[in-house]
Amino acid sequence: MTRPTKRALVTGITGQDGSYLAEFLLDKGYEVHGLVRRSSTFGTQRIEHLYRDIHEVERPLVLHHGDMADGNGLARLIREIRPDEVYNLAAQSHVRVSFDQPTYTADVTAVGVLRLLEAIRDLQDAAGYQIRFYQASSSEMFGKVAETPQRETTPFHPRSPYGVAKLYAHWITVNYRESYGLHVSCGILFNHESPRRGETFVTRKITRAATRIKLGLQSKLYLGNLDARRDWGFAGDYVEAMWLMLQQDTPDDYVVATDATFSVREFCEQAFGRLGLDYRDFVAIDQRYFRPAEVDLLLGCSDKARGQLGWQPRVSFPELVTLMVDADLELARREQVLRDAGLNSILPLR
Ligand code: NAP
Ligand code: G4F
Repeated sequence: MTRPTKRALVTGITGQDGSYLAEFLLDKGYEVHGLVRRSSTFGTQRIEHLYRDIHEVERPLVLHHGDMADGNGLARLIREIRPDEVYNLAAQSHVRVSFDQPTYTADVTAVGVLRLLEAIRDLQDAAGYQIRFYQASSSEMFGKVAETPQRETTPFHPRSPYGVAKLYAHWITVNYRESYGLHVSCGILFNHESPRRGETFVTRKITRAATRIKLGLQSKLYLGNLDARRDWGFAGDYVEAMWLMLQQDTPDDYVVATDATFSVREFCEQAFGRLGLDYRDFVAIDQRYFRPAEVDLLLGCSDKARGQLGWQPRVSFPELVTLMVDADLELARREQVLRDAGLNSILPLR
């Protein structure tokens, strides 16, 4: 009997990409299952609008407790849900933090993927049940880049425990495709941002600070290396590429990028400029934000994704900065209203 709708399991559904992907899949008519790790506070802010919708328009979104460190739990979920597609977005995804927590990063970001792949392989062996799997690989794997622009054939040279963990995850996924015939694909995604980006990644740190400075809620912004260059796209565009990869008959790996690069300094210029401010009046350097080893330049070549998947980014760099600044200005305005009403205590702790 065929199922009425496709069923997807998204790990990392509470993160930036997970929230956009869940929206995208629900719009396509999928039944979406999300893996959520237990926390003492709610961590579902990015998907609350989708969750609320369930009761209003009966959109099928189901959340399950689980953790990439818990292989038994992951295997049980895969058996119970029997998804058609698994999108593995869960990771300790912060490069700077991975220098402080290398073992944890390896466990979750690297070995966690092996746990999922084993669960999928077991189900395929036991029940002949084919699951398509997407692995969130990263341009951070190119690290000290061997060539520019970076493409699928560029050799890897990771520069952080995170990059090394992602490289293990990438190769174990390729290995399970070659060894066991699993339908598994890796998207080598370059940096992608949005108003839902975590506040400790540099773009969001800049847009949050610039808008708070504009409204007098903050006076300075402390950053590290302003000369690093990144190929920054919009997260909402990139989740479509993930989905397209799993719709192909043959699994494969693809670079997803805008094919343009800008420095952190240029991001500052544009973000503060949007608010009529000069970043040089507010940005100061703090050595704590430099990394033991840096990735100086990332610039992708996404010809393969554009040619074979028919994918292309829609949001340009200036548009991305504008949409992030405008969203954060709205957030800062709300913060200002609460502060003026003496309601600081209900603001999130910073
Ligand atoms: P993110 O916002 O940091 O989200 C990470 C997600 O992983 C969150 O839902 C987080 O849950 C979850 N997670 C962390 N540790 C977990 C664990 N032990 N068990 C289960 N879930 C866990 O990252 P993102 O920007 O959306 O990126 C999505 C994926 O793409 C990540 O794998 C990242 O490494 C990769 N990637 C991102 C980019 C980029 O530029 N954004 C580029 C290339 C690759 P909590 O909400 O509970 O923390
Ligand atoms: O925003 P970032 O922390 O992103 P990074 O390190 O490029 O990693 C992100 O992109 C990867 C894809 O290549 C993902 F796989 C990964 O999960 C993550 O999403 O830093 C960008 C650049 C770095 O060169 C950093 O040194 O900005 C520089 N930077 C300068 N000052 C800063 C700061 N980064 C942060 N987070 N905070 C600063 O104050």
